[in-house]
Amino acid sequence: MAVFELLTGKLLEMGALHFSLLDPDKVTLEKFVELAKGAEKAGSDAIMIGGSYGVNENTLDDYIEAVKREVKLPIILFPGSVAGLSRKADAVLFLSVLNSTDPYYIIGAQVQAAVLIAKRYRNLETIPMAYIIVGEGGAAGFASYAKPIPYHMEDVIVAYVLAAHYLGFPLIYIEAGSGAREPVPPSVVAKAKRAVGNRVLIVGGGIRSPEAAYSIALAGADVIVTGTVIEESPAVVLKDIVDAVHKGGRRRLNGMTNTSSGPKAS
Ligand code: 1GP
Repeated sequence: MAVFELLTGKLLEMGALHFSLLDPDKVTLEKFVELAKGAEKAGSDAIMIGGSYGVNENTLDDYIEAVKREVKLPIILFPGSVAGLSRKADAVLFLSVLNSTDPYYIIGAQVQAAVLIAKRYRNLETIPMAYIIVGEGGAAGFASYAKPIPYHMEDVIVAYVLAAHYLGFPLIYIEAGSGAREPVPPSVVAKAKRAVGNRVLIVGGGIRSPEAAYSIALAGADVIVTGTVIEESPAVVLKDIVDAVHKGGRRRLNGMTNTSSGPKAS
């Protein structure tokens, strides 16, 4: 089954999903496989692979092949550039950085990637995604010449989300940047969710605790992405975060939006 179909089906059932982001440029192949296994064990719903710098096709092929021998989760590419493609993955987030100041990151790289995919990676599922960079923006914001939208400009963030919705992107990712000091505030997520229609709202950047993950899921994020915490913390923390995302999703499915009953600090 196609990855998009699989994940949207799971989302209907669970209310919110957790994706684990792994950057092949940051760890050895052995460590990468260990982290992917840990993510699966913790109950994460998919593995995203990518990074803003240093990712290349050969490394991706080797790392993904090794992970696929041990892990059943869907492997989704999250490319920071045209070099972030691999035929070994199940799908690629075919993303456009909507608030880049450079047209290359809005449509230029996508045109280059499209030709490569059509000619060389025909089995790679492409999932269109609007990428909106907010807050600090991190390396992703820097590398893609984005003009990150400050958190207090909630209406501007929502306007971008609305535009992404009307443009027809099935996935809309609000990105605070890897390692952001503060994740996207739940108030922003709640407003974005109201604007997003039936699209899938993804939120990531700076989410390090079950409490933050829970309140962002409860506020309306359909998918929560964590990366840094996986590289830096023991697996037990990841399990708590994944559980918190699923708990927030279940609560939302049940129509409960009281953030005060979130998980206790671990
Ligand atoms: C970055 O949103 C992701 O693209 C994950 O961010 O590394 O801060 O979890 P963190």
